[in-house]
Amino acid sequence: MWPRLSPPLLTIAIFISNVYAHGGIAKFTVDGKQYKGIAPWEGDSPSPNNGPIRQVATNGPVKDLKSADIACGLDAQFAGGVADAKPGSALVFEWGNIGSKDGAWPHNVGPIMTYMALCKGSCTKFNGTDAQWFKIDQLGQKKDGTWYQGDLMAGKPITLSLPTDLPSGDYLLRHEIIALHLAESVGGAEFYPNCIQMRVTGGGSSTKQPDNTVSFPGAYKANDPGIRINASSLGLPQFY
Ligand SMILES: *[C@@H]1O[C@H](CO)[C@@H](O)[C@H](O)[C@H]1NC(C)=O
Ligand SMILES: *[C@@H]1O[C@H](CO)[C@@H](O)[C@H](O)[C@H]1NC(C)=O
Ligand SMILES: [Cu+2]
Repeated sequence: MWPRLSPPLLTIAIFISNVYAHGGIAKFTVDGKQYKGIAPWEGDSPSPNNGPIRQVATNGPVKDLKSADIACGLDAQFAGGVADAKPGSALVFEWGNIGSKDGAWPHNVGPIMTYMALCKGSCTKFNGTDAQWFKIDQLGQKKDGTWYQGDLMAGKPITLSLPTDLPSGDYLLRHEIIALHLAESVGGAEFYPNCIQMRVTGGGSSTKQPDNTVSFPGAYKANDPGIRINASSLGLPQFY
C-alpha cells in the first residue's frame, strides 16, 4: 500500500522531483568502444578521470548563456583521456536521468546539437571557452512533430557519425540537449552541453578550420527565436 502523503510532504516530493528531473550522458560509444559518463550526483568520483568525458558538477542545466559553463557544462573539468576515432566513426550517445539511478532522460522537447572544435594542443588541457566550434549534427522534430529527444526519454540512444572528410587531429566534441519545456519565458530554456575529448586519425592532414564557427559563450542568445519559444504551441502530445 502506498503511504499517504500529507500536503506538506507532497509539496516537498514534487519539489524534489523537479530538482532532479535532469541528467547527463550515461554512456558514449565510438566504433563499439564504450565509455561511461561520470555522475558525481550518483556517487561517481573518479580521481583522476582517465576517460574522455569531461565531468560536470551536477545533473542540472546551464541556464545562463553568458556563463563559461555553456561551453562544456556546469563547472566542467578537464579529463585525462581521449576517445580514438576516425572520419565517419559511429557515435552512440545514451543519456540518463541521473538522480534516479539508471533512470531515463526526463525531457522530450527541444533539439540535440553536436559540435566539434580542434583543440589547440592537447585536448586534456584545452578550455572549451577558447574553441571555435563547427556544428556536425542537429536533431529536431520528426515528421510526426515529436522530437528526437523523446527517444532518449524512451530509453533509446542517439546515433550519428563523424564527418567522413574530417581531418586528423585532436578535437573536443560538444554534444548538447536544449530542453525547451520551460522556454516560453526568457531564461527558461535548459542547456545540457557535454564535452568529450577525441583523437581522430586516418583523416586528411588539412588544418584549415571550417568557415562557419561559433564560440560558447556567444553562439546563443536568450531571445533567439529557437531558445525563447513556447514549445507547447507546437502542439505536442506529451510535454516535459
Ligand atoms: C575555462 O575557462 C573559464 C573562463 O575563464 C573558467 O571559468 C573555467 O574554470 C575554465 N575551465 C577549466 C577546466 O579550467
Ligand atoms: C503556449 O501555448 C499554449 C498552446 O498554444 C497556450 O495554451 C499557452 O497559453 C501559451 N503560453 C504562453 C506563456 O504564451
Ligand atoms: Cu531537467
